[in-house]
Amino acid sequence: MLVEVLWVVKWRGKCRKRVGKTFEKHIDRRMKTSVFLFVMMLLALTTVINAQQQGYSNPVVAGFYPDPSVCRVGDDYYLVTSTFEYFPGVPVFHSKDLIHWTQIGHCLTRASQLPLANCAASGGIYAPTIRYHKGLFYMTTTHVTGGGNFYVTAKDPAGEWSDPVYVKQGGIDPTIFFDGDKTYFLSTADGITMSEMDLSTGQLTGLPRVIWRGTGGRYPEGPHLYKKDGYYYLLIAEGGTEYGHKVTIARSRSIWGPYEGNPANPILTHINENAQNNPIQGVGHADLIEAHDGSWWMVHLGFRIQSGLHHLLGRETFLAPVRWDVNAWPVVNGNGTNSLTMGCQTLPQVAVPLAPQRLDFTEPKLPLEWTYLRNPEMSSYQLMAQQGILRLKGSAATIDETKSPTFVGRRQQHIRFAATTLLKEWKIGKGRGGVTVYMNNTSHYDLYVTQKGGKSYLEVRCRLGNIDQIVKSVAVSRKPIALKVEGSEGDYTFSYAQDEQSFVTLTKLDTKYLSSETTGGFTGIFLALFAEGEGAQLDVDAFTYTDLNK
Ligand code: 6LW
Repeated sequence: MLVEVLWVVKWRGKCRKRVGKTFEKHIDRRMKTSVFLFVMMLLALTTVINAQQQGYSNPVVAGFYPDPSVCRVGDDYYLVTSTFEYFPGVPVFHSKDLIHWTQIGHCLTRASQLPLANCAASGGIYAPTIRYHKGLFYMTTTHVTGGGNFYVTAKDPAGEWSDPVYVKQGGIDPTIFFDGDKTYFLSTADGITMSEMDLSTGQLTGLPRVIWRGTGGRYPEGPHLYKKDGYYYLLIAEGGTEYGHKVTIARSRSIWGPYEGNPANPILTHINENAQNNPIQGVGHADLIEAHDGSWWMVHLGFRIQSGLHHLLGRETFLAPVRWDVNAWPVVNGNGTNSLTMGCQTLPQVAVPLAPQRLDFTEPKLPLEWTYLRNPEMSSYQLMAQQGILRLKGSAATIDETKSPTFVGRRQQHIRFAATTLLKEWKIGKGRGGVTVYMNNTSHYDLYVTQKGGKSYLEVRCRLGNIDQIVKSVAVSRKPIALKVEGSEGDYTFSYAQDEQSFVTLTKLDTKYLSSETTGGFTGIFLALFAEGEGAQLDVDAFTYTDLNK
């Protein structure tokens, strides 16, 4: 058919020159019929593909988006993840198919909800849980460096969310469970601990009791409770959030137990031989969801390895199909492992628009995925949408400290990527302004402009624990200047250009020194614009992020 259409188009061109109008009309009719049939065939093909809806790619939320929790309202799905020292806290994503997620807001958008002053790296907000009950969304989490366990509520998950209601139960990873008229609050304290709670006040109405300690793996944590076929199922993570991570499950006819572990535990892990070569490792911390078509799914965290056994992108969110027959234990993806490429049947897929690669700063707000470090001093960020400029003003706070420096950026979401930023103007003095590849305040590589004796220099700096070294310094005489960071499995390459095209490589730095295995902690790499130094000012014209895997 396609050949016929092309042939008719070609032939028509030729005929036009040679034949009269009557013949052209005939050709037109033939052409229209062919195009019509071709379009119908395409439509039919798309319908068949849509009906089958097979396959998807993991991770479903790439980059540092750990500890996922999911809930459903009708055929709408909402997902939250943990954020530690970053602000705003706890992004909220929406999806129609559990595969394509769009960020719609954050749960913690006010410093009064999320005070992060002097919060250490990987302190702050730990694993959240999202649930929906009687018209209200509930998000429970722990502020480990201030306030402990709390929940916030919202009618609209995009926000605004309420002020925190602090719950006097210790531990981390809280979850809320609604059972008839009763509400229960679970956390990871001494084993998995549960109390009954008065939902109108957030006050516990009984003493916390340990209901399960897991199967013997270290750090039993991340509890989530479900009711199915007359059983209470308690899903937890064990083994620590590194290579030994796993998901286990227990059940009981009574909410208070005794909980009997699944003889087939763990139901998800990559610690065994069958997943030793899997590019995803450290799978665990999960939540289960029954979809609107009755199928069951699991969202869980894991990390993608690069440069040997290192990972830099943080713990990401993955999706696995679950078979959960009546009265049976849930089985995750057939054999308790997960993959980057999935061939299984899915919900009808609803693709979402991809975020634009190039940010011109012409919108009145930065995109939702742009994030600050601790509570930002908002007067340091001036978005001049008419000029398409983001003006950053430095302060005494540096990105080496646990303060609130001028820092705003987005997550590295792909192992191979390029991030380019165009600096239009600067008055930087002895300060610094540019782009940082940032794991935490003691582990980052920076590419920035600075000034000495009235001259501008471009420097690459490596800050790794006690090591603080300027590995490259070149004088630059012209403005604007484009800075580029390119990532691959083994290196970050730093380069610059005076015209946004002819990039000159300054240096390459090894990825593994910034990895979670080297630095510790729970976060992943941010690619951020930053400015340091009182009086320093940096005008950023554009920021482009490109996935180079494609
Ligand atoms: C989180 C805990 C975990 O609270 O890591 O992987 C901790 N699981 O459940 C920090 O994300």
